[in-house]
Amino acid sequence: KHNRSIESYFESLGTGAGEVGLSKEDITKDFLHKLFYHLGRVPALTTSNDIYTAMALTIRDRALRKFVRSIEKFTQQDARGIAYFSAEYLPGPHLGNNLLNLEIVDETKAALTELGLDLDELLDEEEEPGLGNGGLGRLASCFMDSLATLGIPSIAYGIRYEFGIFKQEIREGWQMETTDKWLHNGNPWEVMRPEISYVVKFGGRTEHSTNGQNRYQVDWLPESEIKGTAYDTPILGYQSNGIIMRLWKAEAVESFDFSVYNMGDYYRAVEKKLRSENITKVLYPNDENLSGKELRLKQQYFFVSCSLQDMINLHTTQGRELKNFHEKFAIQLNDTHPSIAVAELMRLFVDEHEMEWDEAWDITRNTFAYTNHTLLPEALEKWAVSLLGRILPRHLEIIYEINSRFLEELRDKGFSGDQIARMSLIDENGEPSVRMAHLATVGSFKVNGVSELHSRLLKSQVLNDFAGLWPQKFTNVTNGVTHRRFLAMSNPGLANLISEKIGEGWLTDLTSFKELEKLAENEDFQKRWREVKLQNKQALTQFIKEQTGVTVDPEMLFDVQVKRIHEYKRQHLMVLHIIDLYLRIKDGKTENIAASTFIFAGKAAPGYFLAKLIIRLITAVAELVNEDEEVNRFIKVVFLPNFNVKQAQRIYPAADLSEQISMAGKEASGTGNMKFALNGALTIGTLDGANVEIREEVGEENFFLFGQTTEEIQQTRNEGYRPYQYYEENPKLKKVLDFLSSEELTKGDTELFKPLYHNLLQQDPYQLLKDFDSYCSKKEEVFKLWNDKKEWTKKSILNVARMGKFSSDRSIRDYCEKIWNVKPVKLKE
Ligand code: NBX
Repeated sequence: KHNRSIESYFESLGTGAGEVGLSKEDITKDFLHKLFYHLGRVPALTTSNDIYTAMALTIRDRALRKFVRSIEKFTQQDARGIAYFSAEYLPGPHLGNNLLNLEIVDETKAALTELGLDLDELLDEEEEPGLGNGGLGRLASCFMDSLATLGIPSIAYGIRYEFGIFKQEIREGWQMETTDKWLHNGNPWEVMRPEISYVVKFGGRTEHSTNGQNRYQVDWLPESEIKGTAYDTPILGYQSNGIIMRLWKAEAVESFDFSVYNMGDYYRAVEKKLRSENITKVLYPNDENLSGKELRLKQQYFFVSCSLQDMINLHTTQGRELKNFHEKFAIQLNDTHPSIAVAELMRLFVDEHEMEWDEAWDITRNTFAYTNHTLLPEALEKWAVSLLGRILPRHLEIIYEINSRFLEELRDKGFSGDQIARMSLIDENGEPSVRMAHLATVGSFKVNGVSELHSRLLKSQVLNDFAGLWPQKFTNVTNGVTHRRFLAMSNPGLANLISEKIGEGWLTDLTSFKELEKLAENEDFQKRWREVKLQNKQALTQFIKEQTGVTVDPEMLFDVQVKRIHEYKRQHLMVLHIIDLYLRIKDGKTENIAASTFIFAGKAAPGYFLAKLIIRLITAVAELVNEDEEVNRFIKVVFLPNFNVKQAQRIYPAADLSEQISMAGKEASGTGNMKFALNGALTIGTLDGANVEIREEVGEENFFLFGQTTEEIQQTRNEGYRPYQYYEENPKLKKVLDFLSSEELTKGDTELFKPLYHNLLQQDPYQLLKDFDSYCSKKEEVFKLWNDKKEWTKKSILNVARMGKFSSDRSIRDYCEKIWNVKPVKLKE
C-alpha cells in the first residue's frame, strides 16, 4: 500500500516536474550524486569501476523511467502481452546501447569530458552478461531490442546464472576455460525484487485421491523446495518503450529452520541452502551431451515454473479469470529448453487451480508457440523417463496423459503403428525418453523455423509427421538482428556517413537503406565508404595487437569467420584453404593471391574434442604463417580469444569478407552472416540457412556462392560418399591434408592432428573434401575482385543497401502477424 505522497510524486512525473532529465547538466548532477551518495566515494579514492557504476546507475534511472511509463500505457491499452521464455540471453554491454536508445550519447560524452573523464574508457569497463552460448541467446536479446522499439507489451523470462559462458584463454595454442565471474564488480543494471518470489518443488511423489466435492485430485509431495527471486533489468527500445528482462535466481526457502540451536542441524541447514543456490550457478555450454545432466533439467523447470506462476499472478491480480489466460498472453518457447512449461502450465491449471483437463489443455495449446533452432539429431533434447520421473514425478504423469490422448487421436485418424511410434512423446528405442520437441509441438499453436530453408527442412525431416497432421501449425520467421546495436552503435563511422546521405529514418526502418543503391557507383561516396572501413580496420588492428601480439596490416583483405566452433560450421575448411595458400607461397607461386589477414574467433564446447583440436589447428597455422617472413607479407592468421558480444562489435565493422561456409542444411539460420553484410562485408557462403535469403536480397552477383546444395549433399550420401577418393584423385587436396601431419606444422608432434585427418579421410560427415575445390575457386574470384577497388566497394554498398529484410524489427513484426496476433503500439513521447 503506498501513501498519497507517493501518488502525487508519480503525478508530478507525469507533468514533467521532478523527472530525471536528459540534459548534460542533469546527467552531471546525477552522476556526482550517485558517486557520492550511492557509492560513498570521495574523488581521491574513486576507482574506474566506481565511475562506471555511478554512470550506469544514472542511466538506469532513466531506463527505469521509460519502463514504468511503458507499463502504464500497456496497462491502459489492455493489450495482449508476449512472454519470451529463453534459457539464454546475450544482451551485450548495456551502457552504450542505453545511451543510444535514450539519444543522449553526446550529452553524456560532454558531461564526462567536462569532468575530465572519457566515455570510451567507461564503455570499455563494462563486463557483459554472458548468459548464453551463441546465436540462440543473442537472437533472444535482439528480439528484446525490437519488442521494446516496436512497443509490444512483453517480458523476457530467463535464468540469472551466477557464472555465464566460460571465458576462453589460449595457452600453448589450446583453448582453456576459466569461470566467468561477471557479477564480481556488482551489476548496476538489475533491480532485485525480493517481494517477487515463488516456490518451486522437486522430487518426491504424487498422491491421487477424490476430494470432498468428488473431484479427482492429485497432490505432489515434493522432496525439496526452492525459492526463485526475480531480478529485473530494463531493456530499452529506440526512442520509445522499455521492457523488462526478468531473470530468476535460486535460493533456499525460508522454511529451513536456521533457528534450531543444534550445531549439527544448523550446518546441515546451511548446506541445504548452498545446494539450493546451485540451481542457478552456471550456464551449461551447448553441444555437450546434456541428456544425463540432472541439474540442467532442474534449471529448465525452475525458471519455467517461476515464470508461469508469475504470469498467473499478474493475470489474476488484475482481476482476470484463468480461462482468458491465452487471450492475454502468448508464450514463445525459444527452442525446447523451456518446453517443460507445457506440462507445468497444465499442472498449475489442473492441480492447483482446479480446472478441468480439457479446458486446461485448450488454454495451454492456445498459449504456447515453439521456435525450433536446429535439425541436428544430436542436439534434439531428450530426457530419460527415469530421470524426469525422479525430478518431476507429477510432470511425467501429465506428459503420459497428454501422450495417451494424443496417440488415441492418431489411432482414430488411422495412423499406422510405425507412424504412431515415431510421433509419440516417448521414444521407446533404447532407454525410454521424452522427446521435448514433440511435447513442444503438441502443446503449441504454432511452430516455426528460423529461415525459409530451415523451416522447409523442419517440415520435411524432423517434424515431418506433425506437419502432415497439422499443416497450418507450421510457419517460418526468418531471423534478424538489431541494426541499432550492430550498426548504429558499433560502427558510428558508417552510421554517420549513411545518415548524412539518407537521414536517420533508418534507425527505425532499415528498408530505407534502399536509397543507398543510387550511391553505389558514386566515386566520392565510394571513397568515403572505403575510408570508414579502413578506420575500422585500423581500430581492429590495434585490438588484435593488444590481444594476441600479432601485427597485421589494415590494408590487407580482412577475411573473417567468427562463431561457435563446430564441425558442421567447417572452420577447418577455411584452414585447408589457408594451408593451400601457404604451400603455394612457399613454392613461389604468389601471383593471384590478394594479401589477406584471416581472422578467427569462437568458443568450443569444453567436452567437444574435435572442436578444440580445430582451434589448435588454427593456432598452429597462425604460428607457422605469422613467423615466416617469406609468407607473412602475403597472409597472416589470427585467433582472437574469448569471442563475445563486445568483441563481436569490434569485429563486424572491420570485416571485408564474411565466411558462412557450413554444410548446406545444417545451419538453421545464422545471424552473424547478417551482421557482417550490414557492415559492408561481402559473403562467401553455401546455400545454407539465411545465406539463401541474403543472396536473394543482395543479388547473386554480389555474393560468392560455392558448395553443394542440400539436395546434392543428400545425393552424394546416397551414392556412398567416399572422401578418400577425393584425397586420392586431387593432388592439391592430398598435399594440404598430408601437411596436417608434417613436421613443419606440428613442430615434430606429427600425431597431433591425426584425429582430424582420419575424421576427414574416413567419414568426413560434413563433406569438406567434396566442397574443397569449389571453395578454393571461389576464393580466386574473391582475390580478383579485391584488386578492383571500385567494383568491390560497389558490391559492399549494395550489400548494405539491401539488408532491410534482416532487421529483427522485421522478424518481430512477422511474429506479431503470423504467430502472436498482436499489433505494435508505438509510444513515442
Ligand atoms: O540459433 C543457433 C543456430 O545454430 C543458428 O543457425 C541460428 O541462427 C541461431 C538463432 O536462431 N543455435 C544455437 O545457438 N544454439 C545454442 O546456442 C544451444 C544452446 C544450448 C543447447 C543447444 C544449443 N543445449
